[in-house]
Amino acid sequence: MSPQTIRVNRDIQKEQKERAANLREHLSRQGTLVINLVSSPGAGKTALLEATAKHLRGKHRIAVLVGDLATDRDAQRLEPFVPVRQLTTGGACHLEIDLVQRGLDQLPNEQYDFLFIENVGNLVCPASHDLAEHVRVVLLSTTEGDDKPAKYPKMFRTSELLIITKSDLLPHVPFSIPNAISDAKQVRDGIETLTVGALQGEGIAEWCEWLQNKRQEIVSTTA
Ligand SMILES: Nc1nc2c(ncn2[C@@H]2O[C@H](COP(=O)(O)OP(=O)(O)OP(=O)(O)O)[C@@H](O)[C@H]2O)c(=O)[nH]1
Ligand SMILES: [Mg+2]
Repeated sequence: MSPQTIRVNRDIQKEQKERAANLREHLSRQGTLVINLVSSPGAGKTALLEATAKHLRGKHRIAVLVGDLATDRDAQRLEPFVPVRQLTTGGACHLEIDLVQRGLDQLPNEQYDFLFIENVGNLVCPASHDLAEHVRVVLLSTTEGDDKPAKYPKMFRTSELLIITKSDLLPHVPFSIPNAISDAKQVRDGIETLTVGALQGEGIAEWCEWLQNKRQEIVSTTA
């Protein structure tokens, strides 16, 4: 079959950005802070969400949309703690706004304080897609190496907060927190940083406090 050129006379990226902006505005008015969690595969996104859900249980209404190429394993892990919907991309390396909207429509119709979106594990493609988040949070685990912010700059440049995960493994791996932070600040000057160990609960209270302060900002600017 000979190759064919298909002309698309619509700016699809612009439409997606507008849809994301509209959804963000709608959720702001409801007092919902939307957090897009990004990282390489296995950095500890779901483990962080499990610990977060346990910490915030009874204090805040939270929900999770979790993206993966295949399987609903992350949703199964989170189901005991929060309303959750798995978004299966069928091979795509990132989430897009349409899938997020579909997932949101399937969640119980409540006004959540926090909506977490766990993106597909990937430090490249998800950096280019607005999912209606108020904040993008990038996780970097101590087992990945402290050189990643300089090597994958767009992801760190577009994230407001860097969370260094798996702090319990620091004694066993050659990872320098100051080096990772210094690299991250080279690509985004004002990036905030936290260190957590989700399995042991280290840093989870500080992370939840950060979330609560962020939500307060949204609530007070839309009031
Ligand atoms: N030692 C240690 N292991 C952790 C920690 N957090 C997560 N892990 C382990 O790291 C592995 C990956 O964690 P996940 O939470 O599944 O990571 P993820 O980023 O959600 O992975 P994907 O969704 O596949 O991208 C699991 O075996 C976790 O138990 C931690 O704080 N310390
Ligand atoms: Mg996960």
